[in-house]
Order: sequence, then structure tokens, then C-alpha cells
Amino acid sequence: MRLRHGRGAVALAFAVVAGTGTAGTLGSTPTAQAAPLASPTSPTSLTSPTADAENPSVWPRPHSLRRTGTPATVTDEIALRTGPTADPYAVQALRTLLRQAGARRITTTGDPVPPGTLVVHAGTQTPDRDLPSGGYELTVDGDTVTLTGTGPDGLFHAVQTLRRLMRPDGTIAGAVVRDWPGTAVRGTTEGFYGEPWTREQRLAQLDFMGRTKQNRYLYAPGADLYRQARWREPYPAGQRAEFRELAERARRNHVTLGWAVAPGQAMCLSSDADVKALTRKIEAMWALGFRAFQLQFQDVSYSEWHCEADAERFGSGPKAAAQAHARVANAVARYLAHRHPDAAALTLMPTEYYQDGATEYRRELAGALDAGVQVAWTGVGVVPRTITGRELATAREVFRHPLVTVDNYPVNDYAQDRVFLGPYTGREPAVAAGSAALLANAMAQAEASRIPLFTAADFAWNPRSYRPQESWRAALADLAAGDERRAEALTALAGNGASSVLGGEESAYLRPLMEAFWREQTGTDGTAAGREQEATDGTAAGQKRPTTDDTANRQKRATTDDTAAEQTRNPAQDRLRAAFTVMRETPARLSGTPLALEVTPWTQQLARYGDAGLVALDMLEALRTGDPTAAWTAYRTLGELRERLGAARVTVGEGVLDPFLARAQRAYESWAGLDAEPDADRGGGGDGRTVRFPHTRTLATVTVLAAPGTQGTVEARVPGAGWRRVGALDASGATELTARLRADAVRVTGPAPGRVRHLVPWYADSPAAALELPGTADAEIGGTRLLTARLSALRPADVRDRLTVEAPKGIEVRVPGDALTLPRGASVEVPVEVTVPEGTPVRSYDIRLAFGEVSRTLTLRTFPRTAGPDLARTGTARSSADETPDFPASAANDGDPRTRWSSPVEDGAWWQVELARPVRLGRVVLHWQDAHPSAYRIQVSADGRRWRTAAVVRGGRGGREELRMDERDVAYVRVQGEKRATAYGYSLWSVEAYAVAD
Ligand SMILES: [Ca+2]
Repeated sequence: MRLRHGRGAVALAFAVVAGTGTAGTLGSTPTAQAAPLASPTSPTSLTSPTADAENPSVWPRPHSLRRTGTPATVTDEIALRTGPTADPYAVQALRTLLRQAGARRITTTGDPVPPGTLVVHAGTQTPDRDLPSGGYELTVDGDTVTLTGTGPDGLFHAVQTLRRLMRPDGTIAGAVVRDWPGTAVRGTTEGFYGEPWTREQRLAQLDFMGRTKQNRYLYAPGADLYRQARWREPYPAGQRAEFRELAERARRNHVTLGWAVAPGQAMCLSSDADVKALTRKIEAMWALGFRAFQLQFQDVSYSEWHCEADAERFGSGPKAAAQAHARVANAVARYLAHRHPDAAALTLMPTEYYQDGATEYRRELAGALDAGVQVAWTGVGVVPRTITGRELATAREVFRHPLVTVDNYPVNDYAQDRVFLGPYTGREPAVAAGSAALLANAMAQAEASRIPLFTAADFAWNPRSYRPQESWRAALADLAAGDERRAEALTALAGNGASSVLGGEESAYLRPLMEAFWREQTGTDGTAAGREQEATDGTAAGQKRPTTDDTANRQKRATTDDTAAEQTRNPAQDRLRAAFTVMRETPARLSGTPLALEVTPWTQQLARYGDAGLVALDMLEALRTGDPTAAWTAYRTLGELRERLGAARVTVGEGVLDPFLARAQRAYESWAGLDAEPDADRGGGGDGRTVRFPHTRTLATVTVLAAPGTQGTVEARVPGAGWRRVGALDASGATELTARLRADAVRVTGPAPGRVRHLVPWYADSPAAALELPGTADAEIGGTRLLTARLSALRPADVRDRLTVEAPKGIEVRVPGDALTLPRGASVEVPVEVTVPEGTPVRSYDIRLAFGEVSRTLTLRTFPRTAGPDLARTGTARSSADETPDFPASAANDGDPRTRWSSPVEDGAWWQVELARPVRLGRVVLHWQDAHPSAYRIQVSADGRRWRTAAVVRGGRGGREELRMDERDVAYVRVQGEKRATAYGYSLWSVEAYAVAD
């Protein structure tokens, strides 16, 4: 299916889902477990969740699987007892499986068998209310295995489950399984634009579908003209032979082959001759083995016909198009019903396949289409992030025909830089249960598609018990086929390609490793800053010394971590290094597999990221151990690698991998002083590099970074005395020279321009560190507020000093009491705990923090404590106007975090709530959607007419914003917009209001 661009339907929104396991956990795949089903066939005996670890892995997850105590052993000779109606393909699959498991002789006579022989019973029953078609029962107990299927597919499914119970040692896990498909028709569409799959890929896909209990393959490649513009023509002989082969393989795997035809661009829809030509083509496809058909009209214009007669007969516009499409569909459906009563129901892909609700076209189509025809849709949106049962129900009401859900995941023809390898998510179970068929549209990369398709098959089979992450890990393990190194590489590949329109957190397995690494590297808890502090407590001079557990623990933790960091290497670094190494080795680890060829650009990009990640770690380690040469070399390599990564046309680990490298680079730049490097003087001197200072400074150190092997002399100009030699460049390229003198310029002489990349003077007459504090902060009277001060070292050495506090009487401020050491180049966060005792007056207080020569002032505003319920919930909301009725004012105080109010595009739009009774208002909490104001005010009123301003916000950043106030006699609270931050209006998920505590 073509995914249209620029319709606003494809909204790329990435959300966070539950984290995934690390590569190391892949070997032990989670196991099947039954879950209660709201259906009359719900099993009574459920697997205990605690038995999970022991359970055999069966995928798709069975509805009911119970372990029994007695495993079976595959013996040399096996007695196979098949019922008279047993499906021959299923029996053949069973025989193959038993032989693979080690059986040498399979007897089928009724003769007595020697003791100890494994007896396998295989039969088929008629489906009934308890076990629908496709269902099966399987018992493995001691020397007997019994497989009983219902309908034509049940026994085959039982064999697939038996395969999953087989162990490498030739035994079969003892189990009682009772299972059935949760979606009658489930499978895959080959419908992408681009190079279609090869014969081999399709055959392998059909085998995969058999193993994963999928039963529909819809052939609809975007590049196949014989099903589009050239639909009248027969396929060439080679392709016909290929289709016959596909059909045979499909039969063996209990998969129905479907063929999609899109004749709209080359058909006179009113012409009986053309309809006849179409049924003739369908007849030809039937002869090749296709048993299901789809008519596609999705890329059709309502104002353009392909013959005069159509315009005369149907007119123009959506209704006319619907009439025409229904006529052709009805004719084909009647033809099939007459000639091939056992054909699957005809599907129509209408022009409006992704819209929401009723339209002229849809209404007309619903009325004109024969009852048996099924209608395809993709959910609301071409690639919807979610599909809900309600949306499906609405679409079914609109179309008034059974729906085939053709889900545009993981198809990637609209985003060819990506492979979508995350699990199938965001579809409610009711979508599977309520669809006549659920088909997932595959990617051009057939083998790689199996990761998401495995999970989609799992969902379709047992939607209520579907767990995306477990299913995903099983999919990876399945593809790795027991090869541990390959499994790790697949986890890296899929883990860095897991995000999509559906959501999915990118690089979920790496993020925690990176966070832990940076935490240990820079001590965002203030740990690095506390490196040398002793375990004593301290508070600002003149203050009481309250000891809260939190502060004590924080400081203790800081000390402990630092000791570890001093003595051993950052342990998080080892884990990250291992992960980067797997990435680097991914192409090699996957080589020789069909998948490797499909995803070469992505594995290569992943390998480059692995390389770059390792270089970044080496560089940071060199900074830690103080090796400027190694760090400079690594920094340059990292820059080159990042450039190559940026030039690649494929995307992996977006938002995670490159930011890690960028952060590592910044760490070096801060360490080497490049982030504050003054501009070189272009006109000064014919060679090297010169930096002039605006005024005379006391120089401390000069850092020069040059191409390795560059020779030259570093000089400083002393006013009145001229240029003085400071020292010579180091052959390594990284030079750092101490230069204690007053100077107004530095330069490097000797080398050709361009060889000196950086010339950084460090001064002794400026603060050794920078201190950043929030300018203002609000605090509750009687409460404690934790703030953060950021300290950055500004010297080419560790900076050691004490953070001191001057606070007004009555305000208690606690900071780490002992001297802090800032490692060179580091920027660390230090906790600042502010306590406002009961009885403190409401007003602003200035708090001054100092570190060495630098000091900053924080204005603390105190407010009374609030308590009680959110008063907005029981209030009545109004607004200046709503964008649409879907986003009413009431959505911002309905307690539902998924609904929102949205305003028209007006700076002055407002939202307000009338409270149930007047209160003394202390706090308002706003949850903005992306559309938020940059400036707004909170106004309050006693009567809804005369308003006063309670809080003003400038530079609003959206998200959650909390505002404090102390306003008496408030019956109305208004959020008054002043300036929009985006091109949209304002949108609020919710507004909360709290009263001052009594
Ligand atoms: Ca809401």
C-alpha cells in the first residue's frame, strides 16, 4: 500500500514504553502462560505465573498451557496413529518434525508396539462452541503424545506447538495445551512500494507464517504492474510458475494466498466487458493457486474517469465513485460466489480507507456493496499510532460490512532510512477480535520484517494475553535460532531500530547504560563534586543544622561512589563498552544470514556507532587519567567518525547514539577549554595562530592543539616587553604550558596556518569555577524544597573549594559542607536543600551561594502550604472558545489525562473554572499539551467579573507548570493567554487548583 505523504495522517510521535531487556537476557526467552479470556471457551486451569521460568516457550502464546510432570522421549521407533480425517499436510509436518527430533522409523499400522515406544496420536475433530476452527488440544504425557485439531488447520497448529515443546536432548516437555486462534484470519501483506520480495524470500516467509500460525498472505507489491496498470495482461510464464510454487508452499503451511488487484487507473468501471476481463484475470489467478482476492481503489480520483461512459453512468464526486467501486466489487463477488463458492470473501480497499467516521463516499459505499463483501481499512490514519476497539466499531457501523484491518506496520516505504524492528503495539485486543482479518503490512526487508511480524502474529493469535516486550524478545531469539552471538547482534540491531509511529523507545537497552555511565562519570548527584569530601555534615553559617535522612544519605552515597570511582574504573563504562562492542561486531556476527544482506546499511551504521562509542569511551577515560595526547587523538577520530555517521542515509538509534557522542565531545571541549576558546586573530602574523586579549590578563596556562608532528613555539606578549617564549609544541599535537605572566596576547609561531587547530589561554585572574542557580524559586511555608546548583570548573586542573551559603534568618539552607573538588572540565550538580519553617512570613528572601570567588543570589518566594483535593475537578469549566467540539473546556478538568481543551489560534484565548465554593487559593498546576503559551497569567475572581492577577508567567516552556499564590475569596480561576509559543492555539490536558491549608 502506498503511504501518502503530507496529509497530516502520519504524525510522528514517539512515546516511551516499558524498557526492554539487555542482550544478556535474550537466551532465556519468556514462556507461554495462559491468561483469562472473556469468552465461553475460557479455560479453567491456568498456568501459575510463578512456573513461568520452567515452562517451555510456545509462540504465539497459547490460550492455555499447563505443564505436566512427565516429559516424553522421542524414540528410535515411533508409532504414529492418525485419524481418518487428519490433514495430510499436518501429518507430513508432524513426520518431518519427529524425524528432525531423532526418530528413525515411524510405523503407522495398528500392530502392538514394543514397550517404551513413543505413541503419537493425531486426529481432527469438528469445531464446536468450545473449540473453534483452528483450535487444537495437545497432550504430552510420558510415552504418549496426542494432537487433536479442529477444522482444517487445527492439527497443523498442534504440530507447530509440539515443535516448540521439543528440547535439544530429544525429549518433549510434558504439557497439556488447549488453544485456538483469537483472530480467524491473520497474516501478512506484501504491499510495499519498491523492489518486491524474491521467490526465495516469499517461500521462506510462508514457512515462517506456518510456524507462527498465520494463515493469510496477501500479495500486493507496489511495483507489480500486472495487478495494476497492466492488470488485463496475464503474468509472464516465469512468474506464473513461481505463483504455482508459492501456492503449493502456502498449502503446506496452511496459508491462504491472496491476490490484490488495483484496476482503477486503467478500467472502464461501467463496462461489462472490462468487468469480464477482470473476472477472467481473477480466474487465471485462481488457477495459479490464489484463493482470496482484494479489489483496491485507494488511489482513485473522484473527478477523473477512464472512459466517457463512466462519467455518463456515475456522474462525478464521492458518491459516484462509491457507486462505481461497489458495482465492480459486487460483480466480482457474485462471480466468485458462483464459480468458486469456497473462495475467501472478496475484500474491497475503498478510496477512503483511513478516515474517521462517516463521509458521503463511505455512506454510499455501505449501501451499494453486497453483503458478503468485506471492507479493508488501516485504522484512523494511514499509519495510526493506535487502533482502538471503538474506532473499529465506528468504522464497522459506517461501512456496515465486515472489516479487514490492513495495518501499516512495519512497512517502511515512506521512511526508507529506517527499518522498523520494534514490536507490534497500540492495537486493542478488540481490534483483532472485531476484524474479519488482521494483516500486517511488511517491509521490503523480508527477513527483518519477521521481528515485528512475529509479534503481530502473537497478538493476532492471543490478543488479550499479548505482551509486546516478551513477544519481541521471543521474536529475536527465534530469528537467532540458538546462536548467542547472533542473538546479541539482533538485539542491538532491533533495539536501535525499535521506534516508529506506533511508539517504542529507541535504544531502550542502551539508555540506562548511558545514564549510569554519565552518572558515574560526572556525578550528577553531586558525587564527583563530593570526591574528596569527608563524611561530616555542614550547613550555612549561623543556621541550625537540621539533619534530614535524605541529605545524609545523599552525602554518604556521594562519598562511597567516589571512593569506588577513584579505585576502579567506572563499572558502567565496562557495560557500555560491551554494548558498543556488540554494535561494532554486528555486521560480522550476522554475516552469512539472509537478514544480513537486507539490512547491510543499518548494520554498518550501527557498527560505525559502535566504533565511535568505543572511541568516545577511550577519550573520556583519557580525560579521567589525565592523558591529553590520547584524549586529543581520540577527539579528532571521534569528529571524523561523527561526520561519516552524519553523511549516512540510514537512521539507527535516533536521539540516543549521536547525542551520546556529542555529549562526549562536549566533555572534551570543556576539558580542553575549547568551549570558551577566543577567536584567533586572522591578521596577526603570517604563520601559526594568534589570540589577542581585550586587555592585559594574568596568564596561567596555554593549551595548544595541533596536527601531530607540528613544530612551533608558543609565545606570550608582555606589555612593554614584547613577545616572550613560553615553550615549544609537543610532537604529539597536544601541548599544555604553564605561563605565569601578565600578557595581552598569545601566539604560536613556526607552523603553517591551519596546522594549529586550537589556541586556548587560561587566566589566573578570573574565577576558578562557574556557579549557576535558578534565579527564583517558590517554596511552601513549613516545607522543604530541593534545588540544584551547577558548578563548572574553569581551570585546566581540578578545582577545590567550599560552597557557602548566606541565608536570611529563618530560612534554612543546606549544602554539602565540605570542600568540593570539581574535576577539570566537569560540570556537576550540587543539591541545595531549602527549608522554610512554619510561621515564616509570605514574601521574597535573597539567598546567596558562593564557591571561591564566584557568588550567585537566589530569590526565594514563600507561599502558604496547600492541601486537600484538586478543586478544579468539581468546578465548571468555560473558555473564550474551543478549537473544535472534540476539545471542550471541560476536558481540562475531567480528571482524564488523555483528554484536552484546545483553543483557536488566538493569543488572548482563555480557560477558566468556576469553583464549587469560594476558597483561599494557594496553588495552580497546569499540564500543557505541545501547544502552549510563552506568556500567560493566572487570574482570579470572586464573582467572575472583576479579575485580579495572581501569577504571571513569562518564557513558559509548557509541560507541567506549577504556580503558587495566596489569594483569598477565589471562586473563579482563569488561565489567561497572552502569547502563543507555537503556531497553534493553547491546549491544556488539565488544570488543578488547590486551596491553602487551614
Ligand atoms: Ca483532561
